[in-house]
Amino acid sequence: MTHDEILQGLYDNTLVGNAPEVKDLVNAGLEDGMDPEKMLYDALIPSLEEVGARFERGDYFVPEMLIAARAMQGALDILRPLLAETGAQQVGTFVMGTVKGDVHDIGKNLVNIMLEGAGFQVWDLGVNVAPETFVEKIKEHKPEIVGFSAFLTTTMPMFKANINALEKAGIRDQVIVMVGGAPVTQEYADAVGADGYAADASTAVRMAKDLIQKKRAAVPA
Ligand code: B1M
Repeated sequence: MTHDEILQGLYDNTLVGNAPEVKDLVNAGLEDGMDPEKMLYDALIPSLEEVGARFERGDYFVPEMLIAARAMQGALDILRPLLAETGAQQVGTFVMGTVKGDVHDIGKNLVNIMLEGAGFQVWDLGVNVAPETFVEKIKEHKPEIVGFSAFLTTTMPMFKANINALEKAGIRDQVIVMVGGAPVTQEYADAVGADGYAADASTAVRMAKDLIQKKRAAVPA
């Protein structure tokens, strides 16, 4: 099988949610020396984008989205250690979660993998995380950054609710707030008072390092 055939197979089989075939193709690609990021960015993510487009057109429904997501998760399980492979020293600490009302987690998990790969310690709170849970976990772990993911226009307002909860608990100044997720924009992030926004996982890592550096530079040691 050529690498192009493997990429095409990954795209096609994720689209129809054929998880066992997706796993086999990922393994075949790795055995043949393919780059894990190429499989991710050239096949798996574009396939999920097409799943979303079909859902919007009414050609796919929730079950189809779900099985495609499961196929993707299976691929990520195999790719995770390779994507996160690192010799990097710890560069910062992160508490991350998908906001209340939202159960999407593939994008959040991908950001976590990339952060860990870059040397961040990440506490992942999972999905559907309530503002009070963010507050509790920030108090417990004292991270430099808290990341809120939202994937629905209806759950994006939880960013503001979370920031309000941090303010109410008196810890807003102690933590950098980053937001992201498919429908989020820089304008929205600015409007809710977040410190940073990133459109994808690699930008999120760069942004996180940048924000931490700025904060450390601003605070005398
Ligand atoms: Co849903 N879903 N879904 N879904 N789903 C979307 C998001 C949607 C865009 C599909 C569409 O209509 N085109 C649409 C949202 C529309 C909107 O509000 N604008 C939608 C909808 C409507 C819904 C339901 C409401 C459907 C229904 O029930 N009628 C429902 C909501 C459930 C809920 O949360 N309450 C629902 C359910 C589901 C499933 C459970 C079936 C499944 C999720 C499974 C899972 O995640 N475990 C699912 C899926 C798979 C999708 C699509 C197809 C794929 C999402 C995905 O994983 N993308 C999605 C369509 C799409 O995105 N095109 C869709 C790949 C992922 C790598 O990208 O998530 O963007 P992304 O993450 C990126 C960036 O956003 C960024 O980095 C990531 C990696 O590069 N990023 C950050 C993410 N978090 C970040 C945090 C940061 C920085 C960057 O800093 C903190």
